Amino acid sequence: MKQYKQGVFFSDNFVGENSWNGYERNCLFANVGRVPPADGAKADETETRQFMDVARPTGSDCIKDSRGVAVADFNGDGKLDLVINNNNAAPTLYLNDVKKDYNGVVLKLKGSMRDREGKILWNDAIGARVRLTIPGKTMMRQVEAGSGFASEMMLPIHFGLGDAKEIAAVEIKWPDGQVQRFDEAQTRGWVNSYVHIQEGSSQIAVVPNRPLSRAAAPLGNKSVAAARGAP
Ligand SMILES: [Ca+2]
Ligand SMILES: [Ca+2]
Repeated sequence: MKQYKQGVFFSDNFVGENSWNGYERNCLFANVGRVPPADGAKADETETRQFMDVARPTGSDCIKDSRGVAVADFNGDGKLDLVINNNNAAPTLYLNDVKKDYNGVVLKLKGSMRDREGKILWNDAIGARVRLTIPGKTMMRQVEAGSGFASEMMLPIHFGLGDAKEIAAVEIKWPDGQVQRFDEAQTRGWVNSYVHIQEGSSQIAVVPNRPLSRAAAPLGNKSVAAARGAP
């Protein structure tokens, strides 16, 4: 027990190059929604929701001994990419260069608090909760740290908007309890952009997503090669 607490089982002396089952091909599960039974029989909707392993066709069936996975937009095009860290090997970056047929928005929050002297201290707004409303739907996201094993997602918050072209409302509850709201007029131009928001400030910086074609994405091509096991 004492050795376990010291992490001896995860030391190089114990694990080294070995892996229990890490060198199996990685899986990538796509939520394909509801798949009705083939015989047309009625079934409970919750029982017919399915996931499909799309690792092979997307080129993400890496054979390395992968451990952590994080989601972030590495190239600022508004589409979320994946990075996987691999045991005793370089990480693998998968740039998402599939054709973009949906809208989205990324909110980068900067929180503030005051010290005892009243001086403003800026922070990453970890714990901030954002509610975003588009016609017919309200979504909630939270700024989180330490969100995965041996990995961490990006701090900016991504909302997929489907085919919505406007945002009806955004409400931010900052970690210090302050609430900031933006209506439809104030969120005009936010769709398919990075929106930088500072707590308590009405000055918003809106940076449109960088369009990225396949031809102009050498990193994307590299990632596919890496995914197929090329050096
Ligand atoms: Ca693996
Ligand atoms: Ca991206």
